[in-house]
Amino acid sequence: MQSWSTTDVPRLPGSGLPLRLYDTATDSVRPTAPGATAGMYVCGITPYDATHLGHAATYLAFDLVNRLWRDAGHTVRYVQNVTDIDDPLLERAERDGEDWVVLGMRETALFREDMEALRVLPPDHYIGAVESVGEVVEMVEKLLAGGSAYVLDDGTGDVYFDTAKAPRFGYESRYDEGEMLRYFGERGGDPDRAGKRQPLDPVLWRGARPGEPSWDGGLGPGRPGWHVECAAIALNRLGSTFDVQGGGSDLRFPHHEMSAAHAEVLTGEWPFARHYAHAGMIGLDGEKMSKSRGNLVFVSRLRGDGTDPAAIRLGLYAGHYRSDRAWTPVVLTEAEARLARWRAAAALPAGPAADATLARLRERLSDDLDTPAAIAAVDRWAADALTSGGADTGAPGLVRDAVDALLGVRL
Ligand code: 5CA
Ligand code: ZN
Repeated sequence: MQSWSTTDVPRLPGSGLPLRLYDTATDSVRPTAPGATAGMYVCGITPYDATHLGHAATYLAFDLVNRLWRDAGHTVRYVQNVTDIDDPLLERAERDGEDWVVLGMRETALFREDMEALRVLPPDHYIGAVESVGEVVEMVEKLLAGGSAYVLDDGTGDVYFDTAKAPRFGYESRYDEGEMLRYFGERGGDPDRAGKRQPLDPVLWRGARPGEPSWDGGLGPGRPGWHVECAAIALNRLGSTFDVQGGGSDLRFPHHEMSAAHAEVLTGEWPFARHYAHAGMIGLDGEKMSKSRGNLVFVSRLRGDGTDPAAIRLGLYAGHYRSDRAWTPVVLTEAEARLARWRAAAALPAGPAADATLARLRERLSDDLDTPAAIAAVDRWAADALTSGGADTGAPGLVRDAVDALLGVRL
């Protein structure tokens, strides 16, 4: 699938610091330790509705990972999927009397535009579920051949993953059985389906049902399960172990647990990802922003109203990426005021020396993406520049470059 256009990233003097990131699997902030090339997979959208600020916050968090690795001298290999065939997409298309292909293409196109407007660096591989059906079939066939998958004995053609064959199952989310069952039921799983070996076993291949699209490729007509889609796409482009698997905190279980289990059982290698990183949920009016609740603020709507995408970035970065937080009109107003102050200061012919500001930005962001403290450092420089001036003619340019390269905001 076509990715979106990239944007220039200024090179900064000196070198960035190694990035430390919270890892869900070990419940600790640990250094990422990529080689020359860092590998990152971030779960993409299910394109049945427009990009809302919750999605944007998650992709903006991982955009920081990308930028900090680059600043530290790594090449980044970034992979993202699009779940362009799954139950929610078919349900929405059915509800609106629309073709599911057209719906998926339209919302994916809008997502690309939103990401470009937000200056999110594009993935190197942007892969749809539909275009990876062949990869999924191959993976499921191997799991079947290895005895870690089974065909349900009810004539549906559904293939399930046998979670009992994954020796470390549960290591990623660290949830107990009860929590796993609850989240599995809430997030697309079918714990009560008759005939499964374990209630938590997830579907790998869903046999064709009347009126549903299906593909034929050796498993009988059907379509891919959700978790195996990401396992196959990541494995085939990043190898059996890569640096960061990312997404929102609602993917901690079952999605990331299952994808890791599929891949690890297949390759015999562990861990699938060295870090499982999860962004907090953005809410509106006290509830998680979600398509099913309908309490959404769309990036495209804000853009349509003339909101500067840079202010959306700063508004979302005003809170820490891991904290669940609310989007309110005040968040946006404050971000717009901040952006205006930073721009006014960066446009001055000279300002106070900014080497320490750059060092502070690097230091705070490399410590689990501490954007509130990074923003405070720029606030201080801008306030100094605007109130006391300064004689360093290189400082405004340095701050402009640092804010652009590290926070993705062009002043
Ligand atoms: N296609 C799958 C991943 S393979 C999916 O979860 N799609 S999604 O469209 O529902 O979500 C896309 C990304 O946005 C996921 O990482 C999800 O965790 C994140 N996300 C969804 N809602 C929110 C929210 N309210 N706040 C923050 N992130 C969110
Ligand atoms: Zn995914």
